[in-house]
Amino acid sequence: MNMQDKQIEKLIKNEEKRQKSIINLIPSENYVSKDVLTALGSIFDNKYAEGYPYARYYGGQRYTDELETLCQDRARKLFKLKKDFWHVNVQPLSGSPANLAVYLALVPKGAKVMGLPLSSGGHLTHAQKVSITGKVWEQLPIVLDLKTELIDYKKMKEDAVREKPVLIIVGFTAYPRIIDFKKCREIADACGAYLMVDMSHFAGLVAGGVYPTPFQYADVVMTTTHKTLRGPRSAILFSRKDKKIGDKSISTLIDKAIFPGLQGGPHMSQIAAVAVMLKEDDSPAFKKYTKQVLKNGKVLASELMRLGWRIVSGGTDSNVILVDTWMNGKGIVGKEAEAKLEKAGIICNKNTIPGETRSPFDPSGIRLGAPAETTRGKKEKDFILIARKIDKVLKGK
Ligand code: DSN
Repeated sequence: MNMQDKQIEKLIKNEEKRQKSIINLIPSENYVSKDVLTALGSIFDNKYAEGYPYARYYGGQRYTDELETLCQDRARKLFKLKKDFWHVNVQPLSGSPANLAVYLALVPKGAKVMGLPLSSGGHLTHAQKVSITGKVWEQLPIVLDLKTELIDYKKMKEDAVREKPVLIIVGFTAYPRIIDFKKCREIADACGAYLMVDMSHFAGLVAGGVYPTPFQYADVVMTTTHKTLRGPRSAILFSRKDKKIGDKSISTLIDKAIFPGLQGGPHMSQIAAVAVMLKEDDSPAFKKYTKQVLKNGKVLASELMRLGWRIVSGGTDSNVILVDTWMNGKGIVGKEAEAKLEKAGIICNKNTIPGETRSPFDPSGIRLGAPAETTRGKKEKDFILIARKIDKVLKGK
């Protein structure tokens, strides 16, 4: 790298050094390929392309139209979706505006959206009060069974049938297990709601065939692209073409909510990078990677348990591991754990645990995950050593 702007060049180099020097256990981060970075930094960034392929508001769209259409086709191919049934929008700038667009398109203002609260592993945009999604719409919480620390589907159904949410959104930032999409569909049907799956965290695992696919049950699927999918920071919205509100398909309504509802010109270089990622992910090597992510995560969780740490729900089937470091006063709080680990070169984040009794700023646990370090080639034996290092640091040995 040789930039004119030496100040920024130095910051990039410093960040590169930082990234190389640490063990990254943040389950929502990853390392992209050189091709993804090349596309992201390409001259597609110079182009305005408001509108959608072959229906734009500016001239000069010969290659942007081809690019966006190719990206949509690659997205359908990766998740084995039929063009007749699934529409793809690759313009969302990231996950939060993508989720907001779906609410704007499908849910009358003030209506209820059922989702996992942040403290139970959901996301801010699952209608949490501090997010615009919780100010314009009302969250009906999906409740966890505090004994198993899993979604209580029976209670979820009772609540949904009684409260009649217009949309049920399932997905997580901190839920270590498999979501039963079939049951969620049954619940949505029982209360007449749309079912949306926010698969941002586990989309790569779905693509790799190691986590159940939500597509046979959902009306809308949203994913960010920078987590287990290993792409640039962006998002994709999939919607069923046959579902309608009045005479309009929900796909048309969602497209309109993205542009012109929420966004202006799409970031074409970002879309180019997403297209690169989608091709990279459609390969035996990526399938192998996702298998390894799961193996590594399971080993990390079980070694930590063996060393005496409490793992929420007793393990993991996803990219997420939640460690109850506080253990009701027997251990250390999440904030301190995060800080101590960072000093030792291990990066993670403090996190609430189900039934949290402390605050989100000073919660009882930490969140770990294997996606980033698996990209760097680490295997089970490495994760055993990482678990032992975490144990030593947290116990101050
Ligand atoms: N901030 C992301 C995460 O770390 O899970 C979700 O948007």
